Amino acid sequence: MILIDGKKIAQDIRNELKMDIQKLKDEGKNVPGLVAILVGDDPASKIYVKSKGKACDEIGMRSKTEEIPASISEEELLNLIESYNNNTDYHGILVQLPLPEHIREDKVIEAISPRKDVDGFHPISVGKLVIGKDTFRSCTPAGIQELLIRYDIDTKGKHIVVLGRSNIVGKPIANIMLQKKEHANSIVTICHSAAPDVSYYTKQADILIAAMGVPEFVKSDMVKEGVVVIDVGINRVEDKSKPKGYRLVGDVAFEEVMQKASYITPVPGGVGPMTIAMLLKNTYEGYIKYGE
Ligand code: L34
Repeated sequence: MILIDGKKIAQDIRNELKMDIQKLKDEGKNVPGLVAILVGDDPASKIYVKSKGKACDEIGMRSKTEEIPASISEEELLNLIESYNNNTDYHGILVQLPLPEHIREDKVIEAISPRKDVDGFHPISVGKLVIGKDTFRSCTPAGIQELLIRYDIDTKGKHIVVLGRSNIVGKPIANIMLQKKEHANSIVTICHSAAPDVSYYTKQADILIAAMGVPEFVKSDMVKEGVVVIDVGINRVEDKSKPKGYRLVGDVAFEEVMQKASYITPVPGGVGPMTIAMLLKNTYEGYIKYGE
């Protein structure tokens, strides 16, 4: 069994970007910039956004975090986004999800210029992904594919079973791996809560991507010997023995599934750090593509 070290691969990617950005600086050019907009005070979102800002700083990217109270109106938020659409110092705009209930997520996503849509959530980005055109690809799915690439895991003709159909992970990863392209070209099944027997599908998986947000849902009797397991779940479960009062577990019962897997990602330290690394990569690529 090989443990997929997302933390290390993410660090590698950040180091690569740091060198790219240093080169821009040496040439006296503007650097790429990312603005992260955090609305409200969801504790997990705060952690993620803070990590994103820190990661930007580390590689010499311009970064700004807009911490906005949950009471902001939808209109004010849309205006803020529009101001960054027109701000040439920022090449990526990220609005951390979830948003407070009175703000419509689709309106917010659609307000972001597709040229700065480093999350890949805009319908234009999603549409381009589906038809196989070059576009921003959502950070978590892009990170998953990058892990498969860097661990040299063959995907052509392999059966990938995705658990979960979210717009953030399930749907985009399925579309990425379906492409008739290198490092993809897989047979893809998307499985979700309406499946009468999830095991029927998971047992067929050469590569299993668990992204439905149910703590330790995937058990060892649900997978075949040699399966590659990518665990996207980040669930907080109460644990009084920990200083924070909780611990993080994935959607996979790691200890038991590990026994049967050929490769497996841990939680934490697997897909999570890759999400952030790919966000930086998308921002850098947006800068290269759409203006310095
Ligand atoms: N707009 N909203 C937008 N873009 C995103 O790409 C996200 N996501 C998801 C939630 N909302 C979003 C993230 O950033 C999930 N997510 C994310 C990012 C980073 C980490 C986890 C989720 C991460 O760094 N995870 C660490 C553990 C962090 C901890 O201690 O809680 C890990 O090692 O998995």
